[in-house]
Amino acid sequence: VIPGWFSEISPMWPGEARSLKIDKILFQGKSDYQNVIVFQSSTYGKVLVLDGVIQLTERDECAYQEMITHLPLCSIPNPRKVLVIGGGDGGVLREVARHVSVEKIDICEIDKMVVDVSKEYFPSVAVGYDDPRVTLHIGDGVAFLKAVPEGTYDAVIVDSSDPIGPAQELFEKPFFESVARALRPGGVVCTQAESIWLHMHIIEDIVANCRQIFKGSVNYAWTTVPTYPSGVIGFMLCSTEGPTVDFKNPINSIDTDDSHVKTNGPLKFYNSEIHSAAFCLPSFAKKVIESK
Ligand code: AAT
Repeated sequence: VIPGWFSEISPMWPGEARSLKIDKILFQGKSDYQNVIVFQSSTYGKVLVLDGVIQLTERDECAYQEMITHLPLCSIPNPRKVLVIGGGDGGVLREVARHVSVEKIDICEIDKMVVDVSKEYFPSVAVGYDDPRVTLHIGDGVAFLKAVPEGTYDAVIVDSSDPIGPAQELFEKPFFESVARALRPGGVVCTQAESIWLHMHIIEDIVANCRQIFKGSVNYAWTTVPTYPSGVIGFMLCSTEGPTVDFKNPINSIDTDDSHVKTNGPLKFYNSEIHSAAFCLPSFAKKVIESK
């Protein structure tokens, strides 16, 4: 460990650790679930770290939050009810709120400290909470979903941390079963699904489970996020039986009504070309994912 630098060390990516130079530590706390740190980095703006793992930086959060949100929401016509699991920083809420068809946004985040810290240190991310359509539930996403009446949501977005710690169950089969139950026919889910460079074994399991559970489409997409391990992160996109969803060809453009830009700022990363491109996989990943 180099003094004055943050290094992201974890058994989930043994033998490597991304480092960022620390200008100043702004917050350090311990919640009921995890250690929470916010620091000012010298090149990526402020950084949010949970249990030693980077959750977001001001400079590249757009890539992750825009993709995990618009990949599912731009793939269906007129999403109305949306559930976010995790994502306590509010960035996914900010992105969901750009969709004028949306009437209700529920969010279930386990850790209130993440919400409070984000509101204090990341106002351009936590701006998502200002939207009147948002209802915040503090609790475990697994328990929350079990209690959701069947067929409630058009879309569920699982913005979860890695499967070591409170998010472990969010990567397991029973959780995906309750997501499928909570969706209407032809509804969509998008989950944080790790890196093709580091976690093909985790991805294989998720894909195998999802192919059993989701009778509509099942696809893997990915994007670049420089401060996430290996610099890339993927998403599992699935739809339930019902109206067909063609994830690779978005039908619901958000560019047509740009009233959201005034409150939530311009889109920095997402566009419809990058949407389709996100489903093109390197051969080694394609082989594994398509064989499941
Ligand atoms: N949008 C920033 C990126 C994240 S945040 C993940 C969030 O999931 C955290 O706020 C964490 O507290 C919350 N969380 C974890 N487990 C649960 C649970 N069981 N129920 C509800 N919320 C939960 C993801 C960063 C990905 C990092 C990649 N290395």
